[in-house]
Amino acid sequence: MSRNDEVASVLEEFADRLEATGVEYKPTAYRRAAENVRDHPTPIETLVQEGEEAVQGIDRVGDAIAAKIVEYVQTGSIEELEELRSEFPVEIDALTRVEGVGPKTVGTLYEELGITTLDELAAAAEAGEIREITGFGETTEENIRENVPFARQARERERLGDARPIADAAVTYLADADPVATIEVCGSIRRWRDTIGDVDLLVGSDDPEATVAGFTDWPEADAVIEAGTNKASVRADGLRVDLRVVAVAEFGAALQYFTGSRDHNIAVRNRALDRGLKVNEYGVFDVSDVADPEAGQRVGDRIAGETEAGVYEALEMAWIPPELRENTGEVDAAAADDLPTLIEEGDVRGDLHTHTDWSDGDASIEGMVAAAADRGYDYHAITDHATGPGVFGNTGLDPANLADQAAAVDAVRKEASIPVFHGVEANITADGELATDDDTLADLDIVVASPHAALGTSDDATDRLVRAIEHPAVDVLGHPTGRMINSREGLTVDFERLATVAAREDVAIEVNANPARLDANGEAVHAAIDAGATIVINTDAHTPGEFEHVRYGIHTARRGWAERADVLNTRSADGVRSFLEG
Ligand code: DGT
Ligand code: CA
Ligand code: CA
Ligand code: ZN
Repeated sequence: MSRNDEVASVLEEFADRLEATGVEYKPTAYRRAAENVRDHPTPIETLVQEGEEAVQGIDRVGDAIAAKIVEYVQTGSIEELEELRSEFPVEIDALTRVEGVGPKTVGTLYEELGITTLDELAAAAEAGEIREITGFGETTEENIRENVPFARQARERERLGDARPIADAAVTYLADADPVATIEVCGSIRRWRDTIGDVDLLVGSDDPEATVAGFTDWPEADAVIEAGTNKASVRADGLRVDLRVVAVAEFGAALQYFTGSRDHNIAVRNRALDRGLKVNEYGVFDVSDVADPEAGQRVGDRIAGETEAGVYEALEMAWIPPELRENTGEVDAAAADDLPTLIEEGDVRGDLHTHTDWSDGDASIEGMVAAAADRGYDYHAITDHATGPGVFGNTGLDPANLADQAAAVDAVRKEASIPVFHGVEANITADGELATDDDTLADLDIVVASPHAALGTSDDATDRLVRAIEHPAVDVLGHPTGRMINSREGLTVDFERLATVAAREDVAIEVNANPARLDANGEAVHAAIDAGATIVINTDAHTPGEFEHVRYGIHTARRGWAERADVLNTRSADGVRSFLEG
């Protein structure tokens, strides 16, 4: 969590607690301010150092809120918030995660029933106490009862970008340990879902006890949650990591089963049943001659299970890439041998949305270009922030700065080993206009247009984005919804309609590979490709190290059924140039 995210969360908590005590209007002001702090490109500490006036330069941050921000950054707490917390000792964050329970409801539940935690809320709902409160009733109580488990889960899901490195570290560790035969990640990590409940690892080994012992000794495990003869769970970096050890001969079936998703597995199992077969985590079994197929897990003739490909083959279908296993048509497509040939890691040939120290990046233009060339990229684009809503202070470039930067890019081009596109990340206003003038945009090689402000509404924002991509200078729609995983929902967008316009206007829709964003997500990519749009996978790197994030973008695009030809930056430099000029 960046410091801006942290301060924004504190302001949001303040807003919730004010609202819970019945204060009006002020909570909305705090929430708007929080949103702008979160989106602000300058680290909040820097602004605080510059003084309270610099903090007030953030949109919607007046002197009262600025004073609280300064107080928080300098002392680590806000006195008024601490008072609210002790007057009102409820876990407001957890409770308001229950669908239908807002801060006001939390206030009432505390006053009437003394509820402070999710457990107490669940117990009160079970005991029928909530329906007795004036204005609540049975339906409200039932909704609360049903939604508490979801709220617990929502709290527990981690971003893929936080979980994947832990899974990779565990796999590396186990792969080095004897006597491991085969190891794979499975579950949602293997499907590259954008959020992860827990990490699942599968090992095929003939000595499960040794594998389990090795796993529980993993130096990165902070605690052992449980350990048995063939499975164990540990906690590492706040995440639960589950290990299962299976016989080598059953590894493929177990891998298929534990990769999920649950809905995909159900569809696969139904296909098996139609063929007189039974598929489970132990194998594929022909049960056509068996009186009671449910008599045991390994009943019938075993026809597959050692490899995952064998499992699908036994069901007369093509092997399905894990990213597609969400039961959104992949089973039928595999049966008809009509699966897409997905884009792969290594297909991306250059990054078309990156920043430098001309705006809020860390590295120079030369530094970013050299790092791109070192990665083996065939071209690179510099797209620093323009001034505009959501970008404040001196971090955004105005037309004169962009002209200066054009000259600096020209100088770098003379030494660079790869072509460099010079562009900008322009800001889409609340009305769908671009905050940079047309003449300036027309001079640039590439224009990424992104929403950075007014991201809080739940109204359909498609018109706004359509208007932006109809601007003749726009080449790429950057992080279309503006979501921040686990902290901001982002805009509601009809991707099919957006993509239809994007296809017509020759605008590529970005999969922003920053693991906090993954925006557009897989579902949106799928809709966009079906509507004929071109996708572009960019890291939005602010440092050379962030080029590594590209894999999250590629796998997100795979979740959207993207083939190489669907993705702009799998093309050569000439191919990209002709798209940009078209
Ligand atoms: P997560 O951990 O919430 O991000 O999601 P998954 O998909 O990793 O789910 P997890 O860890 O509960 O279980 C791993 C896989 O095991 C899951 O994707 C499918 C399989 N699995 C678990 N329980 C069931 C079940 O009750 N039925 C079926 N068909 N498959 C299951
Ligand atoms: Ca899992
Ligand atoms: Ca699990
Ligand atoms: Zn950017």
